[in-house]
Amino acid sequence: MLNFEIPNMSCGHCVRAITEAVHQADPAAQVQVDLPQHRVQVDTVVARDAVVARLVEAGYTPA
Ligand SMILES: [Cu+2]
Repeated sequence: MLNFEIPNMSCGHCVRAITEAVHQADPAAQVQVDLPQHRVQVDTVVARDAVVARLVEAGYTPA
């Protein structure tokens, strides 16, 4: 389980973009988003760095 804090995640569009970015790293990943807390929990078999790389590409750099 990976946990990220993503400060610039602010709306439903961000949630969709982040979920898509995670799924580029692992299509089978389970993504749970807490929008008010700016937190994303990812249940995945891939390495944290691989997920971070996709998030950064999408414009959402974890804190
Ligand atoms: Cu947004």
